[in-house]
Amino acid sequence: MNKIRGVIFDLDGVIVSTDEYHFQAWNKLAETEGIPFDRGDNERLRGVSRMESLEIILEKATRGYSEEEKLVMATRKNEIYRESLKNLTPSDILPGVMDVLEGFRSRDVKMAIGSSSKNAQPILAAVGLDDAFEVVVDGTHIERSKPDPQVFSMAGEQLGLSPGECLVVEDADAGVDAGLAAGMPVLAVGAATGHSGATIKASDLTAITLDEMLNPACS
Ligand code: B16
Ligand code: MG
Repeated sequence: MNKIRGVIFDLDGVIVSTDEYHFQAWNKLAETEGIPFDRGDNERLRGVSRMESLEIILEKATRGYSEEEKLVMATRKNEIYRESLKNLTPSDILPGVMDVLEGFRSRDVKMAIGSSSKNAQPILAAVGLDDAFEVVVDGTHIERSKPDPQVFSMAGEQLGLSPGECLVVEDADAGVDAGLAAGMPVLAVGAATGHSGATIKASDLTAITLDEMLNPACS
């Protein structure tokens, strides 16, 4: 009997490679403002809301910014990001994802998205996965962003499962913290594999079996 009856996937960096588009958009904005920003800084933005990401970038700014200026900057970044999303196709789905979704579907494992992004619905539509998940909880539904557990707790409740029956799949340290805080085991992939608290780890979804995911305590 599998321990896990539902899997809650993060979106950006787990299902689809939009993390690179986020980086490019923040990089453009930072350049315009003359604020130092590199891929190392970008790692801290994974899974974090848009406004919180901006605050992290502004740590390296040489002047203060008013709340109004911050709103303008966040809006500008989102415009740049939304422009790049126009190029999104099913080829942006990350390796192993389609096989994992198909495998869970055939085993009647429930599936949800738990994302901080307010752009999750258009992204899912652009890559042809708008019908792939029973539940989608995203940045438009939550008040508190990862590492707060709200997004995963809501997704688990909407799936009708207890926290211990859900597995979270995350690429961000903040997301791993959020899943653990929700009382759920967490599979860390990609950039999050350095997180010492993750329940299980895999470089990506080609590097782990369905059985390992469904029985995370045994692997
Ligand atoms: P948006 P996830 C997160 O998505 C991204 O990892 C993070 O970089 C971004 O700032 C956040 O969504 C908000 O995105 O600006 O589109 O609302 O990883 O939680 O799926
Ligand atoms: Mg992510």
